[in-house]
Amino acid sequence: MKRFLLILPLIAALLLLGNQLGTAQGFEAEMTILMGEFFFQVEGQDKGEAVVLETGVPYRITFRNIGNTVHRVKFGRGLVVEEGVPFEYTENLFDNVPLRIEGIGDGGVDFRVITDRLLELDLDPGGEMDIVFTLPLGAQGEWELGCFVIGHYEAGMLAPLMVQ
Ligand SMILES: [Cu+2]
Repeated sequence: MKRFLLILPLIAALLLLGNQLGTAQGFEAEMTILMGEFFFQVEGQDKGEAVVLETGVPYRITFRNIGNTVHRVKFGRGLVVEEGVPFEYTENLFDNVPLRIEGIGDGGVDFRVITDRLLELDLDPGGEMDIVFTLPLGAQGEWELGCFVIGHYEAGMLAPLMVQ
């Protein structure tokens, strides 16, 4: 009986260790961001509420277009406006950040793309794509998600992106 009591803390310690190893090897923090007319919405938050990410954490973010038209997400800061139309960002969050992009394409074929620069994602209605990445320390700061299909950004399709 005494031996059993000693084993319990040991199991708890092993579980804790397991969690820490999990963080270093293969664990991914999961988040879903919905896109629609005309908003970004982290699942479980209000529409347009900030997306909060941490550096050093492996993320899997699923983008899902629940709207009725194509949406295009860019991740950046320094809005460029040309002839009164929001066009793009001067800085792109995912420059020199290794990324995996996974999804199911036309015809139901799985795809996986590995890149070190993601400029934008386009999603058709009903479309879904995952991006898997870990942000470096230098990414800390205030960024933004914006949809640059004509008229969408102006209609409010943006959300703050805070990297801590
Ligand atoms: Cu849009």
